[in-house]
Amino acid sequence: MPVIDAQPYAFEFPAGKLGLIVIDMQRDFVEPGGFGATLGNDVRPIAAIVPTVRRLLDGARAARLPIIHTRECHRPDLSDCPPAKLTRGKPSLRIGDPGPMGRILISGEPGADIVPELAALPGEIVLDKPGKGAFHATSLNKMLTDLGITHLLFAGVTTEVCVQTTMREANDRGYECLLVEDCTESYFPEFKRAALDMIRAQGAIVGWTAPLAKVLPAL
Ligand code: C5J
Repeated sequence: MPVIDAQPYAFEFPAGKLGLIVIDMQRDFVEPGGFGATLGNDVRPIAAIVPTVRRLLDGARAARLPIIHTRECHRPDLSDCPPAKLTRGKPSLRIGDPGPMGRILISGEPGADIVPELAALPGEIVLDKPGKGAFHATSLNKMLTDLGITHLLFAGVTTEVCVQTTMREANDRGYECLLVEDCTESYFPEFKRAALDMIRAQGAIVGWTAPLAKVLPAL
């Protein structure tokens, strides 16, 4: 069985049953003027991981892994955005407001799209999700079951919000999950560190972590 030298211990996966989920590498989180920036965040740390995520994607494509890209976004009429999400915080622009990249976090707008360097190729799945977790109100579990996937690699942003939420959802559904450490980022370095620690604590209570350099050889 292929094995990744991971923390807290080796991550084994059956060949043919491993998939990659890249979470929300959208212009709205990566570029100035998007949702992340309207919440008051410096987006530069997020933009910095794009080349590393691209290397992971290239490796997964060469190994012919099923690849799923998620996008956090809402219908133009906001019918899938609960008021609690819409009104939360005091952002300079709210979800659905017009911004420099179109309406903030709305499906079909330029800001909701994946950054061009990481765009999905034909045959890869692009999954729009209204929640932080990618299993909430989507058919992700059925897609993975239909593909025969039991083990998942995770990348994307932000580590402690959509990535960790989705990993926890996947873990509860019985998937074995590994987060690629340098292919995920947060607006808050201390939150990234804490999320990685939480995930692999107590004997991989949520899953495993490993740097890309340890993942690529196993693919
Ligand atoms: C956030 C995400 N942070 N993709 N979304 O609001 O993590």
